[in-house]
Amino acid sequence: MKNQQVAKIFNELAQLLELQGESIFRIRAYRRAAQNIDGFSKDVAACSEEELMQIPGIGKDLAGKIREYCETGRIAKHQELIKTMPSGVLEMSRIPGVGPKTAKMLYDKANIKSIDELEALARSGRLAGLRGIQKKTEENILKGIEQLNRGTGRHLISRVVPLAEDIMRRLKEKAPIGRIAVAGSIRRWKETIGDADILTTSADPERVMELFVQMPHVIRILAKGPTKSSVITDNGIQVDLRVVEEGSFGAALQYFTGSKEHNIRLREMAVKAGLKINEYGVFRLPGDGQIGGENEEDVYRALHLPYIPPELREDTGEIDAALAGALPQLIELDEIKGDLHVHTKWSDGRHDLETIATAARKKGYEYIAITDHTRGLGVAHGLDEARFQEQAALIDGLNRTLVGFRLLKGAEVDIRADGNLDVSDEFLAGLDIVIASIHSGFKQSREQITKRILSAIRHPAVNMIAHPTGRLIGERDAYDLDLDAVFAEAAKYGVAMEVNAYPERLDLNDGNLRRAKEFGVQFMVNTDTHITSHFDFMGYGVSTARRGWVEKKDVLNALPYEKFMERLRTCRERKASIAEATSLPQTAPRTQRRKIKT
Ligand code: DGT
Ligand code: CA
Ligand code: CA
Ligand code: ZN
Repeated sequence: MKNQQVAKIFNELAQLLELQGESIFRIRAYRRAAQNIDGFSKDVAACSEEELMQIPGIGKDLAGKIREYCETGRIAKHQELIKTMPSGVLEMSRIPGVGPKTAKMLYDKANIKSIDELEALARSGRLAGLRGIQKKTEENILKGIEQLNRGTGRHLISRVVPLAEDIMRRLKEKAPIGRIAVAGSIRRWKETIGDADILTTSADPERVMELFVQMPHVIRILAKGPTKSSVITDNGIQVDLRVVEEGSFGAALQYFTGSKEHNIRLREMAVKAGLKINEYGVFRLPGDGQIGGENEEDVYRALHLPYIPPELREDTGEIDAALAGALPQLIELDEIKGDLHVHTKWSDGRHDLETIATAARKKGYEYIAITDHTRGLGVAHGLDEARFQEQAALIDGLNRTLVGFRLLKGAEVDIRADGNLDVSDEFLAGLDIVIASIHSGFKQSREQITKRILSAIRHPAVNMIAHPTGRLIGERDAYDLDLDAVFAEAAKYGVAMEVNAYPERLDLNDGNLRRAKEFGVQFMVNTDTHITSHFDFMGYGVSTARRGWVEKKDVLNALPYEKFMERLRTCRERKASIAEATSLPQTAPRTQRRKIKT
């Protein structure tokens, strides 16, 4: 996809125009176009000019520029502007609190052409006083540079993984690379990432370093050495790259994958066993003879441990489990057989049923559930029962033509503030699968919200609670909820809890999942797809599940179609039998349904 590169150039154009003091409208037009191109699901290089003009904010002029870039690899206007301004000035304008006006002033009046020059002057205290620059400005500039050098805090993993992959792909294309892998929190699949760590082996480390710091995403080089460099990319993410020896790659990968706490425990064990383990290898003391380090397994083997998957390496019991031979058999991405939370253009999704079905089949799934919103969710164009019936007829039609693949009729029902669902029980009973979730009233008390979810769990037709805690990473905390009460009830009724794979959600999270497992809760890992590319989020959901020690046997959508459908029916039958048992007099005979397997 060329989208990201085009967006980057448009953003740069906006900045350059800003430096030139151009009209705010033209600047905004480029920014808006950049944003929409970046978020556009189709590759702009594969679009005609007419198609490009369908993207909001793209007129004939910008469509022409996109075509120009796709055909020639450059945009003349951009080249022309870049010539008038040293690239360092553009860099300076990205220092938080500096901005284009100050950057231009620093260049025009003091001939400062790069962040390094600026930093050196400011540190020596010689910037203040220069052509009317205040002491205060000097201090702010230094603060801004420090902030830029730190990166901009933690980032959603979905923003970092594609960047790391892109960097690795570029390196492999242009340098003699042996082995290469991500390490650190990316490899452990934490939901947010501080900085990206990449490890590689190479016959030409210097060339690797040179290529790395010159990549187009790089806006700032923090350090460049013969085997280690750090940069900041244009989305504010720090990336560390290290080149290590072939014979040390495994040991380095283990060391830099962390977590720090996990590694400290391993090193303590090593010392007790008369070994030394560091990023260079495994050594026997005394004498320091190397006995391993080429592969990561060497480290664990030396300690008589089975291999511990990176997602578990947080020193939260994984080492004891490994010692006891009790590590979980973690769920794998390719074991997922279906996705039970998918939206279409019938509510707030982008595509029709056929497009969604085709994309899901390409993922190799046996089944997916169409779960558009119910009418209560006006903002998401929720459907009423008549519209659901219309959709059901189309699904039936499609299912007749599909071989080895099934579309389930479902709905994502809104749990109202009073705990009732916003569609009738009779209607819901007719659906293959019902998922329920909260979309409003987040500020209610712990008791109220817990009660709402408990009543949804007990509802005769509900099979799953979607994004059970409602958190949006970095935006909105989970609502106040008695999760233990929810897990106990879900386990009792056989209602699944979702692992929502949408990167802003990852809900339930790793800690919640481990707790839920203790209650015997079953899970479904779903993407909450609104655009076909969202199907790719499944990996984030599965990795979150793995961080929560979730195994294949805990995941309902790891079941093949027939078995999965059986479990949905079992859930409803169990609810019916519990309801019946509680409504009958104590002496009543047990019903047939009691025999149902759990
Ligand atoms: P992040 O970047 O904050 O998301 O988290 P990590 O885990 O990627 O942390 P980072 O980038 O500082 O370091 C990468 C790995 O290197 C870390 O997981 C373990 C290892 N490491 C770093 N510093 C130390 C240390 O002082 N002691 C030990 N044992 N390991 C360390
Ligand atoms: Ca890191
Ligand atoms: Ca790092
Ligand atoms: Zn949804």
